[in-house]
Amino acid sequence: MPTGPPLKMTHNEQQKAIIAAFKHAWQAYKEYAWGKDELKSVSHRSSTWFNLGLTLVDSLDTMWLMGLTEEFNEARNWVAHSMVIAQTKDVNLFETTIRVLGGLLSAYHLTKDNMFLEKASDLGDRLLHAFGTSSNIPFSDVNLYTLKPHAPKWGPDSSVSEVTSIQLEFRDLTQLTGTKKYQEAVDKVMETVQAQARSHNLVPQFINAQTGRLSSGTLTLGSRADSYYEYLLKQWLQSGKTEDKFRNWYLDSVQGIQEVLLSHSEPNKLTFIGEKRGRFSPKMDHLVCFIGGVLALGAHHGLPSSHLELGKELTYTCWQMYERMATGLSPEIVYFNTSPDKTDDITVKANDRHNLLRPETVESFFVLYRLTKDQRYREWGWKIFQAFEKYTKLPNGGYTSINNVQDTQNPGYRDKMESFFLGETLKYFFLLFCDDDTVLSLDEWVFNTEAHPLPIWTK
Ligand code: DMJ
Repeated sequence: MPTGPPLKMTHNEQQKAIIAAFKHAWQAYKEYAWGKDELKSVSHRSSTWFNLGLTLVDSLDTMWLMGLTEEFNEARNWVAHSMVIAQTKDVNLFETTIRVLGGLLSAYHLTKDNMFLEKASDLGDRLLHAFGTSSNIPFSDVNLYTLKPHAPKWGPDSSVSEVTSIQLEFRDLTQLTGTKKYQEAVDKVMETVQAQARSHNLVPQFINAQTGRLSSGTLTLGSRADSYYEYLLKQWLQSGKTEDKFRNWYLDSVQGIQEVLLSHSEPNKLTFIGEKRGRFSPKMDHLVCFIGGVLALGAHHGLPSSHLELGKELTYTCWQMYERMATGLSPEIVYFNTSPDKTDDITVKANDRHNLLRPETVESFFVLYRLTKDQRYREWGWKIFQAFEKYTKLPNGGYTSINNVQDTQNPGYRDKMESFFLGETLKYFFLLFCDDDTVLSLDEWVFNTEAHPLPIWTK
């Protein structure tokens, strides 16, 4: 695949519609929130989280992929001339790594524009100060100017997914710069977590950055644990399938998921992944829907074909989480019914009815479509895209997360357009309808957990 200026290719009707959606989102961001982290799409204001132009940096490679030259160049110039990294601002290590560092690294790989690598190295150097603990486990937050790290405001623990889903990016930075410190820091995290591996290699949600100890907590593939499992497989892939410890840890985890967390609903026997803290709970976050694509990707790279079948079953369940809602959009969390006397497989609690424009299901559709060419993934994807258009698109620009996927009359606008809607959701829609498998080939690239492609190492 050529690198350099934004990609030029012929677009089909669906891709044209997805590019139009991106432009609709981008135009509003540009008008009301330029250089800010996120657009408040209803009130036409902006919100600040890390003050790093989150949406702009998250969108760079999407614009490159869609061939949006003018928009890409404008954003590139903002990064080159207006982005301030050394500022007195506490940032979350994980979110900044996956969205900003990942976004800069992908932009560099796709364009070979050195400016992106310089920014990425500066940011990586500063983020590295979060690792200033004796335990090898980083604090969740670090100040980009004073370089002081600290635990989150709500307690002493870091999230397990957060400390174990920054590895692809820091390892890539070492590969690019030849400087070992980045990879060494994140490799030590993996060793520290694995040294405490419990049966089945399932991890709880929290780890103490002072002691380095995994705490008790819920076993889940949802919030605060999800991308731990994703990065086990993807670190093996990134290494060109040479660092087999990652494959082995991943295989143990998949077995653990099957033995401890997998179940089937009634009456339609939907396969789902629940949670366990003492007792099993049939609760599944939408976040879990990344796993179908990951399982399929592993099978494509030589892991058991049963993983592909499981990935398909779970992705069908995720589709049902959309199809069974009045708006055609999934809620944030569902509960599956496991007793034979009820009629509905899926229940949604009042507090869980929101949709944040998340990407995970479309991400799995993309991977499964690439690998199987089963047209159903495109049909389902197109229906979901249309539901986003109908219920989250704002006539005056931008998209918004909504409060209630079960209410077509009043879905309740939340006034927030997440950066991952442009960075991930629209990118995966676009790739789902891409007819050319050499574009970001799954044999040459590995996507970080924010959909930023990084190359698979060849040496
Ligand atoms: C994104 O920031 C990433 O995909 C992360 O892994 C999970 N949360 C959001 C999207 O849902």
